[in-house]
Amino acid sequence: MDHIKQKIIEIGRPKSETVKRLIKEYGDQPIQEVNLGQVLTGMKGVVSLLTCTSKLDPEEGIRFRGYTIPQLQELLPKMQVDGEPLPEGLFYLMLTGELPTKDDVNFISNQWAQRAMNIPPHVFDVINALPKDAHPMIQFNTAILAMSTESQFRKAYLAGMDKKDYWDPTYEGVMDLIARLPVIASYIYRRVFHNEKYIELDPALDWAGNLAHMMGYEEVEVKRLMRLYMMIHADHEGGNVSAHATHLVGSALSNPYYSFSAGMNGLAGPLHGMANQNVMHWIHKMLREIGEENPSEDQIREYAKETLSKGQVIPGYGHAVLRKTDPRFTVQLEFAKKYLPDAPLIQLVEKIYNVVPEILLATGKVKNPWPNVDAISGSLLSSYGITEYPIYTVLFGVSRALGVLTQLIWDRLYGLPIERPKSQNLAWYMNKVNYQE
Ligand code: HAX
Repeated sequence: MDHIKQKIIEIGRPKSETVKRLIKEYGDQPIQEVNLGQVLTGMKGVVSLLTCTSKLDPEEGIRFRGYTIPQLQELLPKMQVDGEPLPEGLFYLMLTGELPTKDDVNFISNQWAQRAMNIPPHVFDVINALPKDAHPMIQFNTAILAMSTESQFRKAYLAGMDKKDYWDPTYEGVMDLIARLPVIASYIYRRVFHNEKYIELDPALDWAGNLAHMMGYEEVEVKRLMRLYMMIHADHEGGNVSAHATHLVGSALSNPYYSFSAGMNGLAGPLHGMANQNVMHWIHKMLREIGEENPSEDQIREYAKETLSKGQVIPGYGHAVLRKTDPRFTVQLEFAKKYLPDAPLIQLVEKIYNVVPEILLATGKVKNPWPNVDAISGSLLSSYGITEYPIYTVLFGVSRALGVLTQLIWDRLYGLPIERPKSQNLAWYMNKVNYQE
């Protein structure tokens, strides 16, 4: 058994005992009052999930195992001193709660490179059976499901396995799945946008660097950006749609492939991960309609107001939890200012940032008028030549695997049961609050 699995057992077993005791001895204690508004607006703020990988503060933004993004940029191992942290290190941190050594990160990099080599051929046949113009998220998710033929969890479950060991084949499946996603994502990218001219994995490269390489981008800065992108999109607590969907489906002991696929179906929604490409769609439509490459703030203001007047959302703005500018937006803006100070798209993103919040505030209903991670990520990728924006949600999905699948391993370590909240009909709620016609 490798040292990471050994560590997981050491820290996971006592935690599972704690969860059992909490349920048995403290299970009847109330922890929070829930009001009707919370239930009818998407369970906002209802504490009902157990997640250790990251925590989202409305004002401050995300912390991964207690560390902010700038702290992790300092503390996690990197390829170059002035580079971005390797996402392998973030995975280790989320999994174990401890900062990794360079050796830990190298170990994971090597594991993922090896596990990425032997994707069964039927997975590519399945992708190839889809029309090329099928959205990349359809191709990505189909491939994820096709890979579930490899699930160790199902085999081990059927062979008869002690519940307390469920985490082990889950871990193996998670490691295989994460390892293979960059190959799948870049295969889809090259299939759809680069005439099926595929590029082989380079086992000497790190996980995110390999993704850039297999997509066809060898520049040091693109690899650096990909490492940053893979880190900041990895996790956002347990209640966001992709994390919660992965957890919910996983609670039925569905294997990691089924569970992650559920999460990816959620990520493909325009209010969640698909927002990153919708931002680009919105920007390009604006430039076409205004007829200028460099519109003024007044022109952007008018276009944003028009979007709202048609009953549409402004993508890249707002958040279900955050109440300030998303630090994932800020860190990308800083990256852009450092490496791409003159990029027109980044300048445009800044102009949009100058005008959109006040317009959203003026509606009187938007709870968070500030930009989220998606407001800039596409402009950054586009500025490096990755302009084919339908692939952006797939890239988000590759990164999101790190967090939601670590959460799945922890669900198994904690021994969490099947999830089954209670639902009621409208009359029940009306009755409960003495609703008067
Ligand atoms: N543009 C226009 N209207 C917006 C808005 C925006 N960017 N953000 C919120 N609103 C509206 C809501 O649609 C809602 O309107 P109604 O009352 O008429 O239904 C009202 O303001 C209150 O919504 P809220 O409480 O502020 O926001 P929610 O928690 O319901 O929704 C969303 C959060 C992120 C879905 C929302 O802000 C939104 O639609 N933003 C645009 C899409 C987007 O960028 N999504 C990505 C979010 C980050 C993420 O998950 N990335 O993957």
